[in-house]
Amino acid sequence: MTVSVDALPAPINIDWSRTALLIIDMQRDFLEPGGFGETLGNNVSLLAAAVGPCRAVLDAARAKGILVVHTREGHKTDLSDAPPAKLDRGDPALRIGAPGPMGRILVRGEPGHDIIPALAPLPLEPVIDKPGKGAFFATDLDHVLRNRGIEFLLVCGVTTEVCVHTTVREANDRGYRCIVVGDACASYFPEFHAVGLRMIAAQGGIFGWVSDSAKVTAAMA
Ligand code: C5J
Repeated sequence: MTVSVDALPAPINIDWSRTALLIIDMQRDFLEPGGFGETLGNNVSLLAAAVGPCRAVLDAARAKGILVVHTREGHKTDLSDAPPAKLDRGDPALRIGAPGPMGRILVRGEPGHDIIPALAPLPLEPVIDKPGKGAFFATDLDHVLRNRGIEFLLVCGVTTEVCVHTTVREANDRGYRCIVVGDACASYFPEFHAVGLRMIAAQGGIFGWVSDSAKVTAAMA
């Protein structure tokens, strides 16, 4: 059975049994002071706005039995999965792998790599560790979704124009119907967030649909 969800560029009929909630990179490294986001010169407090809406969609998805998949951007401890082009940027003391207040920056297993406590995964929820911006690059996300018969992706997380956008573009090319939950995403650059959402829904939904947490949770109720 499908339900209509109010969205741009037009409402979309969603089958919840073929839907996954994909929460992108809601990690301490991006949202808390002292992590990767701050080392790049960003005001990390700008991402806090997405936490409440993300939590609302997460609670509704769990209550409805919808598959929840979390992603984390980060690298192996030996950094062998990090291309030099990604490592060689910025002040060497603040680069990926350097020690910081939440452990080595953007390295798996360090406190900064963890998902923030408010959105912590439950034991059976898949967590996809990804070395890149897109969640399909060098991961088994496509297998995880296809094995569950997933066709629709509700997408939340950070940052809108970087890892959310890259993942939505990858998913769109693989045939998934992406509904980006706009207020459950955030950016260090509010103007990029706004334009990033517009880009998804423009041209008849060139990359997917854009809705918000109130509309999505109402449709799930
Ligand atoms: C960034 C991300 N912004 N998760 N990563 O470097 O968007």
